[in-house]
Amino acid sequence: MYALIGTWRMSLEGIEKSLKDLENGKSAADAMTQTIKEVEDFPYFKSVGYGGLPNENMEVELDSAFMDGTNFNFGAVAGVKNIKNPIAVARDLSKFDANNFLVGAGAEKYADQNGFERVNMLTDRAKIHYKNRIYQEKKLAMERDLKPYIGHDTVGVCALDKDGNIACGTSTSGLFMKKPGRVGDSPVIGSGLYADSEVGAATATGLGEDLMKGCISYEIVRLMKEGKNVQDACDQAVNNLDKILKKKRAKSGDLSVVAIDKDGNFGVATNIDGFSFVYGGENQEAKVYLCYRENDKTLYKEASSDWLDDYMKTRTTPLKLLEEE
Ligand code: SD4
Repeated sequence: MYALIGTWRMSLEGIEKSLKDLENGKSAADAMTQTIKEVEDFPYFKSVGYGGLPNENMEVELDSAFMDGTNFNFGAVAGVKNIKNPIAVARDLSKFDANNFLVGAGAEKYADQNGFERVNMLTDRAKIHYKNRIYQEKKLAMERDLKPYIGHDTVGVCALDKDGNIACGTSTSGLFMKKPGRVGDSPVIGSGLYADSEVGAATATGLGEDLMKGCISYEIVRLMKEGKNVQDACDQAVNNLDKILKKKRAKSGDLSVVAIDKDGNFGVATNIDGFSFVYGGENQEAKVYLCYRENDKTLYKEASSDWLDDYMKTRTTPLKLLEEE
């Protein structure tokens, strides 16, 4: 069996391509890395790689991590600027026994010394998003409200290959308008991602500050290891964390997860409307699903062609600079 699952509609093209490679014997780690690179390279996804939204100083700072569930190797980078494919650097760092998680200047130096491509990751479109946000905040005298924007888009991918290896990875520019140096859950093993080839893997997207409070990806794999099926593990982890946060803090941020088990079955859970994901495997071509909730359970249905058309249209429509109006 082989399978791939990714957060959000954005992982579709990468998963389609990588499923063919898994069929031809590619490893889970390679298939997952390739899927995430596709997303990092596409300029219209607002929260990953090239075209990602900047911090409050209009700088794009990227976080990414890689974990191999067969040997528990992991690598991660956080707060890095102008690295074309942060997932490739994270993956490379996983070959060491120490120095696996590098941040900022240290990670950039490692990327330079090891031949990773550097490019300016701030696009004109991302600059317009930034300027319009500043304009709206001023016009409405708004306090800066830091949360994942609607349709937020951190990519997290879990892969299973024909040999039973599981790998997972994440890549994100984090929260739009974050403080320079802010790091979310995405590069943090156990929170943004976790993989154990004997059990399964999980990855998360949403408000990193809240996802980290539940070490949610590890929690899902732990529940599976205890015998829960992958869907129940996802539902339980998200519902529990959501309830605990509401009890202790009176509010819970966006929490969404996807997971696979060692047989390629998948699970998904969310506490928001509008979470989408992509799954494909040996028995099924890649499909985009939309989640909804009923009685503390996350359910999903295949996205309609209208929804899919609209998704790309809203992401690629030319943007207007509001100040000029
Ligand atoms: C973060 N979890 O940096 C990320 C943001 C995210 O879709 O998932 N956006 O907190």
